[in-house]
Amino acid sequence: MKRFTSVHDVVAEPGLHALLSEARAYAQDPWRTPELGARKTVGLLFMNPSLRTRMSTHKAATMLGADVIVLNAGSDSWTLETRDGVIMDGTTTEHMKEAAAVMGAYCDVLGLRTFASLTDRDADYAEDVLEKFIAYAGRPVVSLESATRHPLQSFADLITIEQHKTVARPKVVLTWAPHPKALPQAVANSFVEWMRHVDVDLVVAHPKGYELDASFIGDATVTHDQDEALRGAHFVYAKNWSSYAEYGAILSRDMSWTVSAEKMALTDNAKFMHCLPVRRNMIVTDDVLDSPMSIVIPQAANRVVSAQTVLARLLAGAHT
Ligand code: SN0
Repeated sequence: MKRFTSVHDVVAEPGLHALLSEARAYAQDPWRTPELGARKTVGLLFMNPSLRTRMSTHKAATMLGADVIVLNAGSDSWTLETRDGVIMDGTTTEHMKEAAAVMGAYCDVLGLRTFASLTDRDADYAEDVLEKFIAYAGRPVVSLESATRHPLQSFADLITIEQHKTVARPKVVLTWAPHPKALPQAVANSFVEWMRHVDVDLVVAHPKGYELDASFIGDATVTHDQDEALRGAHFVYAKNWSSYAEYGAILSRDMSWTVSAEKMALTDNAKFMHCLPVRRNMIVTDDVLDSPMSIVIPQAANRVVSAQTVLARLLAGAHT
């Protein structure tokens, strides 16, 4: 594996089932391959805040025996320019071209976290920043969330669903929920994209105007009726995203979409999932999040399993 930026990077080779069985092995024994990353360095560049991705990826690399260097662009490194051909007379101090190439010279595998601009839809959906980083770095790259996807999260979500499912083909509902800020579509896009590759009954619920990009949603079932979606659900995955059509806009703050205990009562004993960080009593009420219905902590714990499985593959494919 030379890159991990979406489910498309794994479906052909090594295949989702192979990756899942490797994840099972790492979940059981995270120390099973302590030498795999020996004498190798994993460099993680964060252009946006992170808690889980930063800690879980660092821990995963450490358990594979690799060294880790974490860099926060703009605070402990230079502010990065990503546009081509600009006169750099403003606030950005170093171009991504040099920064990525230098990191590639120091590291065997690189990770990049970057959010959508939510202003330039074409650039965001072309994954402009991530693709430039990959091109300039010349090393295997793992996406630590990009403009349109969060594949390490989605893989952890899949692992979590596999661990907690009580029926062979669970009903999995992704529901939009209100949020005070405009957020990317990345987590929702990516979750749908991964779920479409496995055997689940996927339903996506959101208010009108929050349609995801057609290339992500594919033939998944979509409804504007949250209650109908929740009926019989085994997993309820809540997430806010801003509009794709009116790119980056907040079209609704409708608190009737907040996942509450009454909403969860419509389900078939469903487990509640969220990628975190979560805005309490906006996305989900305290009585759900603080109850045994919530599996957000085991879900976050699986970020280590997800990262370790992916890094093992990338490190094995990296040449020193
Ligand atoms: C990010 C997102 O893509 O929605 C990261 C999720 C892993 N979430 C946020 O930026 C939430 C920030 C907030 O203000 O609640």
